[in-house]
Amino acid sequence: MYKLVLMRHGESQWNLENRFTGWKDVDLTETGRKQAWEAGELLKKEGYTFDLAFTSVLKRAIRTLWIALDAMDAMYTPVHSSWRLNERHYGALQGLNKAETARKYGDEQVLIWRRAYAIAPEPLDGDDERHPRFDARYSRIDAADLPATECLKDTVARVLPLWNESIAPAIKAGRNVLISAHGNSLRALIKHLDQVSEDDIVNLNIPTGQPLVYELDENLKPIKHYYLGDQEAIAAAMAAVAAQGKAKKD
Ligand code: DG2
Repeated sequence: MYKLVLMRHGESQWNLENRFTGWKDVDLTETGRKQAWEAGELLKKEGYTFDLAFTSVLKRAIRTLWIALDAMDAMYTPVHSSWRLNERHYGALQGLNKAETARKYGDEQVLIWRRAYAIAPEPLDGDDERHPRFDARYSRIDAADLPATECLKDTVARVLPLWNESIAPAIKAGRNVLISAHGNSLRALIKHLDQVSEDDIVNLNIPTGQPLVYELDENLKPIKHYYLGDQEAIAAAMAAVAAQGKAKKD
């Protein structure tokens, strides 16, 4: 049996401001740094060690990984950063406040934009300065692969090559792997691992800064999964993520 640990980054500045973030490279808040440290302490206390870590090329996930590895006294851990683990690209929604957008377009429309499997928000214009083709970190990526918007289906399609070519072989070779990524890039991976249906994936919300353990069989089929830490607080944090796209809090 293999164990894989997934972790969404700690709270970012735009999580705090409740803004659609996507590929915008925002940093962690103080709370986010604390969550990352506590996640590392928890992993250490529970006896986890890692041979290899994967993360995105966005600083909220990278810094979360650094802080957690620091708390584990394991900063020597090799890290593979890939754009394929970036957050789902939120297109023209990037920067908008989620609750204000729901007040303008309705909760249902925002739920579609946030969680519909195959419907992407409006794309960024090709000449929009926020388009990834203007960002040096993506200069070696084939221009045709760089998104101007994505639905979760698109995110699954770009996460899977990294899973199939790098992460899964490392796990099968016996490496203990930690992945520090994002709400939707992790939902994409979980959809694949657990074979979640397009309807059910709508209801999956991932809290910030909480280690999620997957136990996998020899074919990397999940046996079970569970969050480490305070289960009540985690359930409340998942519900809070779901509520971020509502005009009013329940
Ligand atoms: C959030 C997820 O991404 O938002 O892009 O706004 O995980 O990088 O903070 P993250 C964003 P929702 O899809 O949950 O609205």
